[in-house]
Amino acid sequence: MPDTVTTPRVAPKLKVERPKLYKVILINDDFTPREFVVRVLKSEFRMTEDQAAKVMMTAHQRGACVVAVFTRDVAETKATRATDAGRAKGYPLLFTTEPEE
Ligand code: TYC
Repeated sequence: MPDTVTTPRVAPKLKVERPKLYKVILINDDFTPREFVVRVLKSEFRMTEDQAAKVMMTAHQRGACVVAVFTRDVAETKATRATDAGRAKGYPLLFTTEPEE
């Protein structure tokens, strides 16, 4: 046991960094049926029919669309699962991830 016990008068500040966020991006292709893209968006990203249809059409018309933003692990897992759902049906459907600025 030490002879003197000192108690700090000010509690040390714990620095909590905000986790970096990653975008999941849907990439357009010429082969995956629109209805299938909508179905994957609904099941993997918990979107309504309306939200999924809008995201799908934006990717269809502009080449790509941001689907959602998550922490790195969640973004990568969701992008992989959604891409794999297309691959299982033989479609080239692709979801990528990208860090937010
Ligand atoms: N372009 C596809 C078609 O015309 C539909 C589609 C939309 C595919 C968005 C992928 O990310 C995508 N059948």
